[in-house]
Amino acid sequence: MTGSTAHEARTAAAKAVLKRQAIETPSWGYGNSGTRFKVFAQAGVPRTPREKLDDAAQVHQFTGAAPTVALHIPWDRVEGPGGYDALGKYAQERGVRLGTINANVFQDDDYKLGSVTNPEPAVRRKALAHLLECVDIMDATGSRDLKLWFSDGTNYPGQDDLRARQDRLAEALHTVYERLGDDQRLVLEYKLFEPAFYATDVPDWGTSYAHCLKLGDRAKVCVDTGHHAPGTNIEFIVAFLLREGKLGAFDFNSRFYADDDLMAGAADPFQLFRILYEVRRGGGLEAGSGIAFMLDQCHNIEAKIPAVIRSVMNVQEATAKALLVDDEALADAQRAGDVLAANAALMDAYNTDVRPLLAEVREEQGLGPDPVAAYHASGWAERIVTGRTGGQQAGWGA
Ligand code: PSV
Ligand code: MN
Repeated sequence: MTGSTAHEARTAAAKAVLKRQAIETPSWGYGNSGTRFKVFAQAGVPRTPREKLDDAAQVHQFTGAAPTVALHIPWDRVEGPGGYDALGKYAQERGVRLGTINANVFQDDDYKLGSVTNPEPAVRRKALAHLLECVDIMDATGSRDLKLWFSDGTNYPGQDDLRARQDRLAEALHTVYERLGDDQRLVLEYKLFEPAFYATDVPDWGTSYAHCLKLGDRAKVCVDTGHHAPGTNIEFIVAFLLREGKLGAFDFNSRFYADDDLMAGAADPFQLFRILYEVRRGGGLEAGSGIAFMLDQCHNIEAKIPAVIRSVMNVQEATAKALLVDDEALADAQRAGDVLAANAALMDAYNTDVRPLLAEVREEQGLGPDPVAAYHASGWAERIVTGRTGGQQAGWGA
């Protein structure tokens, strides 16, 4: 193949992948959020799970790449006639589907000393009951994945027995795993610190991996890109987990300092590219790979819907660049031990302006080339500001 024919083939293959790429958006990204210092409320923010779905549907309408919405329980708990069935139908009518169910065992007073690792058995039972309730909800919504993140940990050396806490965690995970249906999975997220400051019970990918390995095939690791120490090579973790068949999901976001929850690809687009390159190398972009590509973000000071749209576009751009790497040139350089040529093969792809390619992909799908502009032109932002008055806005205390 000549150089230009190879490039055309790569571009065509990249377009096919980009057209089927799906990025799940988080229901909580549409609500008010902030820091422990202040939550700034925004006009037009959803008050109900249905209104969050309305906003998520806008993201999908203009990107064509965000067909599912993750729910967080109890933030998105629905009662009454039809319950989750009705919520699922509501989503479908708006062109989206309900996605991953996120459990929440971090916001009750009872969880001060932990949830499933709490030294008090009654608290552990309460936390476990919530996790099992989440599986019931998955049965009702048809969701495949249960995402577990535990804020559990200790603030002071000696506060609790680190080993006993691992035993309690393993026991709870086992019970939840046994409750899952054959087509359901558990994805276990880890986080270096916060809210616990001395020892977190699932602090890193190794801990999550070890628990998932014991549980079985349907337990996988969730990599939240914001949950590592500065300088951590996240793409190595991704490559390793993919190689072991244990990468289940991403929570994409980006960070300058800690768990900033900024828009994916905003702080370090090069890192996002390196991650997506390893995803591609490990087969994670192939149809049916089973990797859930989710955003886990909060938009504190920026308008929420266009921020989610921008995040989806950032993931798409990193993916497009990863798909454009000249594999042959890279492999040749690696075989020859040509360090500079190998690095150049990656950098050439990273430095490609893929925005025209993505605009073409969108136009071929009947979408506008610029999703943010299309959203602004739609008038939705104005409609929710005038339409959503009264009631209680969703969010962290605004
Ligand atoms: C914890 O920091 C986390 O990343 C978990 O995924 C939670 O479910 C989510 O944030 C809440 O925003
Ligand atoms: Mn997360």
